[in-house]
Amino acid sequence: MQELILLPKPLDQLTDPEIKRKACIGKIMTYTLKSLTNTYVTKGFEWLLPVALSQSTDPLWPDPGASIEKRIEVNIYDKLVRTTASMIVHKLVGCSTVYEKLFILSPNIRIEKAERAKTGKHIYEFTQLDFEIRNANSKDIFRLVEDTLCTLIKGLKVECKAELAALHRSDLKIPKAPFKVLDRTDLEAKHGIEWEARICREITEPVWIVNIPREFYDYEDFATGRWDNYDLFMPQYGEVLSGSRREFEYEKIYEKMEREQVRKENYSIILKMAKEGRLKPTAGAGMGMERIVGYITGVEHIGECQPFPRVPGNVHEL
Ligand code: ASN
Repeated sequence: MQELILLPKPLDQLTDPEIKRKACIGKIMTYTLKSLTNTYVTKGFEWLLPVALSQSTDPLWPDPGASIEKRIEVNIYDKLVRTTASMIVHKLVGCSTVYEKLFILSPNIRIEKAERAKTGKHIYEFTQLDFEIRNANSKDIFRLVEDTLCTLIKGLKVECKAELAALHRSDLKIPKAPFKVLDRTDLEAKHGIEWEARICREITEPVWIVNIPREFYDYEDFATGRWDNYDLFMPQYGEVLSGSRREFEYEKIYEKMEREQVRKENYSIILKMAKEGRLKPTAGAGMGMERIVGYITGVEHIGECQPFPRVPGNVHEL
């Protein structure tokens, strides 16, 4: 079935009914951005502007879900910079220094393998609502995300009633918080490596999946091997957010970088601040805006939630 997925079209190729549908998705995206940013601002977060080019960006490695075909690097002013893969490094530095609670709507450029076009869940440029809190733990993040999500869906059902009806999504459910927490090791033991697909089909409420081995900045308990990190999965859909409590101790970060062969010279700001005790314990997460709106609208491909779709393998004029 997945092979038959219809890929999103550029704006100039849409038929009249497709234009109406795109306009409904646009209204829902606007309301989603308004509701989420309003929640964070109301809760006292600082809203940071994003950057597109930095020497240091997310390694996206090791991550079992990563499928990056190409990393974009370019020289400016005799320095090598990379396009933003995520603003995790900026979040850690920003949250440890000036901004105790911060969020950023940032471009994430991840040139995914072209075959990922047919998953319907991958695009090569997306917008992430990334946030970070100093001295927070996983539970704090769970409660915050549950609150933002319930507020969003409650509001959408009133403010975007007509658009949800036009998209046949009037049955969109307001989730019940707190969400269940499932451990990835239990899911693997029960369902094997196909656990992601199985869990999406089985759940009827959003769930937290915890303890997933991935990048050096996610907290790992060296004594037990457990990771204090999480993904949020939506029913019949999949992952819309991921995050963690963060590493902040120099020795651990150094050891993980060695183990994973991450280039330390690309993260010297993290290593330096950690060594000087200036990297603070923080926790946070990032939500993919096209993914959450894809869930809400029920589109076949999340590129439909973008005015200018970024489907892997498909480059249009705009
Ligand atoms: N936003 C994620 C986080 O906060 C990082 C990522 O996008 N890879 O952990």
